[in-house]
Amino acid sequence: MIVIHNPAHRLHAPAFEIFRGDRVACFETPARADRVESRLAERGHVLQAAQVDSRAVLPQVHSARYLRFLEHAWQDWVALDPANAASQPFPSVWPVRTLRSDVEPANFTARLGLYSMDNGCALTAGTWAAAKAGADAAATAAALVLAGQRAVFCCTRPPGHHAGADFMGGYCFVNNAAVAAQALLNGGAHKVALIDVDYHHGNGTQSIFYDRADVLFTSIHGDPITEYPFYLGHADEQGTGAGTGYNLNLPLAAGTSAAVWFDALEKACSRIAGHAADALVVSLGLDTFAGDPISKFQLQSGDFSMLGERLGRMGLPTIFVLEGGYAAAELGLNAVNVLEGFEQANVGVQ
Ligand code: SP5
Ligand code: ZN
Repeated sequence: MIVIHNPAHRLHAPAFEIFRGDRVACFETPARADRVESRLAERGHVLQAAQVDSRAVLPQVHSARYLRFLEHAWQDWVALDPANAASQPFPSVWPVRTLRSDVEPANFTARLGLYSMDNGCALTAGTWAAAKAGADAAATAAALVLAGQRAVFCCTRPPGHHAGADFMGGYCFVNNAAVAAQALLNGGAHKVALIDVDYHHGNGTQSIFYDRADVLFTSIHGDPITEYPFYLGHADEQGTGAGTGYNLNLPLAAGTSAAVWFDALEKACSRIAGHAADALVVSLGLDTFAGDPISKFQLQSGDFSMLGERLGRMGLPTIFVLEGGYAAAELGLNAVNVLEGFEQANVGVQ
């Protein structure tokens, strides 16, 4: 499969994240993408650099003020105190209900809170460069699919699906899957279907397209009643306005077996088939793996081949975007199983 990688991902390498108030080692590490890249190379898949600038697409999925903040956040942080160069900023105050989010505060930490859904997003000197290059990879994948490629995999990090129009969260800064979907539409696709198979609900992607009928969002994820991101991802969220009926959430209890997970996948595929999309974007989180350190589904490595095979049978031009998945040692195997399962299904389709 054609792979667009993002060598700039290594520029985003936070030293720690906050968990229950303590500093813990990051789950979302450069080793993740490195492992996937090396497995891809071992299996003979060719890695290419991004060639499309996502600058025109980014303001279509993110607000101008959020993009401005993200691009300059590190320099603003260090401008406060040169010693800040050695520490990671985290938000400590958020504009929850009754507080105003329309006025951008001058205070850096207050702005960081305004543009964050959690304190789970360690920001570093290279975060913007890495995230922007990931969006370029997504835009490049869209261009290749528009030019007739059957499928492209964006091997990138940081992930994107928790990032909304104007906020970061859950290790995500720029929503790569949303960039891919929007770039497909810009290039002539009339309808795009999105399927998010990450363990965590893709709240950012859902919210970006919630009032639109041109992008169908479907997601299979841990039930937010107990699982991150907690505040979105319930079954009754079906879209709003013109987007009513174009959002399908399939929350499953923590501990769900592969058999039950694949039943949900059938439901998502059936809804996608009804959308008559020109292309499919897959938010490919691999944290549904039984060995994932922060997630609670029971998929085994072989199940990822079945996932790829089922998506291949949709018969749609497809962009895969890497999202979560924290069992780094198995991440390469699991990712490549999806892609090769997809290619197997593809034999005879064209
Ligand atoms: C893209 C993605 O998968 N983001 C996930 C963000 C999850 N953030 C919450 C992390 C909670 C970590 N819990 C650690 C439990 C260790 N026993
Ligand atoms: Zn996840």
